[in-house]
Amino acid sequence: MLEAQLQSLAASARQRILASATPEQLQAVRVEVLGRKGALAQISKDMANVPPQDRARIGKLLNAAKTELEAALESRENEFAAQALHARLDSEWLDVTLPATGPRPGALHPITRIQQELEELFLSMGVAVLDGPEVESEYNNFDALNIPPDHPARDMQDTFWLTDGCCLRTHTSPVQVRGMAKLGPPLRMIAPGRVFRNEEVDPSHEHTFYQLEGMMVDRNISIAHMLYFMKTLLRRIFGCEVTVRLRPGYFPFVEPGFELDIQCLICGGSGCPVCKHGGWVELMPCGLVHPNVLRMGGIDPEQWSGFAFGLGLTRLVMMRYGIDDIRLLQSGDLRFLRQF
Ligand code: FA5
Repeated sequence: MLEAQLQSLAASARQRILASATPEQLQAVRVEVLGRKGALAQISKDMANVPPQDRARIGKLLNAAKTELEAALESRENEFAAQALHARLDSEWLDVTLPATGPRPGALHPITRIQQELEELFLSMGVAVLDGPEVESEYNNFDALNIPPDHPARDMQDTFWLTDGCCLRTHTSPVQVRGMAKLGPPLRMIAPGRVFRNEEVDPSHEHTFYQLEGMMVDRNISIAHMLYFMKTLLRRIFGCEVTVRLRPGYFPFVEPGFELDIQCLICGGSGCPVCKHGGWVELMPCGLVHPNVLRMGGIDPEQWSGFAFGLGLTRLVMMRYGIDDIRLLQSGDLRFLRQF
């Protein structure tokens, strides 16, 4: 009775093993037949009721069936594993004879490129290129530039103050202060660098942007020198004459002070979000260095005079390449950057 049951179970299990179409179906057969609570385990239990003279024989049959079914399961499992491997190899093949794509070279950021171009121009004119820290003392960023603590001009630039009384420099003008101390008169210097302002961003304003400061101090420096210098600079950058206008501007560290605007090259002057629909973009404020600034820099204003300017380098890059939103420049978007 138990023997017949065993034979029929083995036959049906054999068939199910061969017929299983997925590893999951096969696993189900394994559990049902060979599992701890499976059919063979049940037969093992029922052996207790087999007459003693038949027990050894049926026990042998039971073990043989177990071994045989184990082997059948394993062989079917191996078939599934081989099928899976082939499928993977088919889908993941690699044609090693294809030409390699090669390394993709990086490129300098457009701001860096223009900055380097300008540094070369100025170096060729005998001008020193200076660097200053992005974290500045309040004295260098404001006081030494004729902006004492209660001066309303401090509100012209929204400042990121640090806990130790220092600030993130709001402009590159503090490098003028460092330049006067380092070089003394006569001096010709530029200082490109990153500056920070705690202000709302829009298509032409960033909280972090680049300026390029310039300062010349010598005997009898006049506005004519300043204009010549700035025209040379713009011609070199744009490779052609561009339309600019000069209007009075107030900065405590220059007297007289001017705003130099460039006709918007994004819209040709007809008005767009970059020029706030006015047709002009503020690019390069400038002026003759205030006697107080020279004096605080250890230079006698009776003997020496100078001019200074603060070029908006990021805006200049926008004008040069026709970029209509300043935020693209620091977006890190490779689709934008790869165009340069
Ligand atoms: C200054 O920062 C003065 N230190 C410049 C100066 C130097 C004047 C020497 C006289 C003598 P202003 O805040 O206007 O000035 O900024 C200078 C230029 O930086 C602007 O003309 C503009 O081109 C650029 N700029 C100002 N704010 C931003 C901003 N948020 N985002 C991008 N560019 C800006």
